[in-house]
Amino acid sequence: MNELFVIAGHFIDPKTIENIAPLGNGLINDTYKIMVGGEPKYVLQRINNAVFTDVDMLQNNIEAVTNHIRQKYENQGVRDINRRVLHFLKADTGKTYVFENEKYWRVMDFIADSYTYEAVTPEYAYYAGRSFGDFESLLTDLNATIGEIIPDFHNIEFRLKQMEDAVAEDRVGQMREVEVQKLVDKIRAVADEMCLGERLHREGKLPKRICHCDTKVNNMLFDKDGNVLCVIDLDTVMPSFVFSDFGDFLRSAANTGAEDDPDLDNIHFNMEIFKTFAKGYLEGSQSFLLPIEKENLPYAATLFPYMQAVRFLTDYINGSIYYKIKYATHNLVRTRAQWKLYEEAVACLPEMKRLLDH
Ligand code: GN1
Ligand code: MG
Repeated sequence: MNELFVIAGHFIDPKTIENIAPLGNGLINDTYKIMVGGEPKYVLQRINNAVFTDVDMLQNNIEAVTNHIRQKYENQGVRDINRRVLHFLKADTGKTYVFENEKYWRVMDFIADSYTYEAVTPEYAYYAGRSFGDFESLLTDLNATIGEIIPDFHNIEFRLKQMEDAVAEDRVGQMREVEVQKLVDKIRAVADEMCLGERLHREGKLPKRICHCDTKVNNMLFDKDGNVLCVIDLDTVMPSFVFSDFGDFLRSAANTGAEDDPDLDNIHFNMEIFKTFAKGYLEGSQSFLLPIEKENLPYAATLFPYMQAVRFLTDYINGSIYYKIKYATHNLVRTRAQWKLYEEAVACLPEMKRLLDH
């Protein structure tokens, strides 16, 4: 029997499975849909344990978060809860994951009649803003400890240090490329100002909250009418600055091009998306958001393309060992695109600040 069927058999009756097929396009985990009765019924995922080294902590985090949200929705009488929050199945081991042939796997219910998008309209961005604000808001009173599953995940000082280490080691000789050197120089030139968030945190002015930390557009499920059902891909839920969720959503949604667009002319920062997303986010987060968090949301919109450029470039210099790539220079192309987006976002800063002041 096919390996995937054997794995799925730890969670569900394998005789009911008709087919298992790839799903989505994440850069880290491998995801499949399990077909039962002509419909996708479950999602099977191989957890990339080179990235998520503590799978037990990972699944504990996710269970704490999903149970908390489910409980709140039940108390609020929210309808259709099974489509509003993810549900992970217990395996025959009693855990929500199995370890087999050196690999970790988990299964969750497939949310019926749901859609993901790579791009959104301003209207959908408004709903997305509400959802991420609501998501953080729902988690403000979560008492369980949520471990920092990837330490320093969105710590830009740490990401810059990783880049400097990669440059110094230059293990595959990429630093011979003039373009790579230039990108490194451009990143260094603004590094100090981009580390603002970490400084504010050290000064005790900026808190960490439980955030989603991977708010790409395609990590959100919509129903056929465009209503947000729920946020998915909860692997990186951890304490972070609210900048993470605000900035990373705009990094994908406000980009008029693709994350890895080879044509830089396609890449601009869409202020219409910023406007509606910010409106939704401010509504969803109003019960907890501090002035220092609000006033630095424009900075967050520039920080995430910047951080992603640093991360893609670091991986390129390291020989592309972290992100899945489709061709040899993919991470370099991604870096160029994220750098362009960063510059476009910086040009929009005055307009962003003006909008938030109103
Ligand atoms: C990864 O798994 P995926 O594709 O949702 C990455 C994010 C990056 C993103 C860039 C654990 O997310 O941090 O922003 O790629 N996740 C991890 O597309 O590194
Ligand atoms: Mg994802």
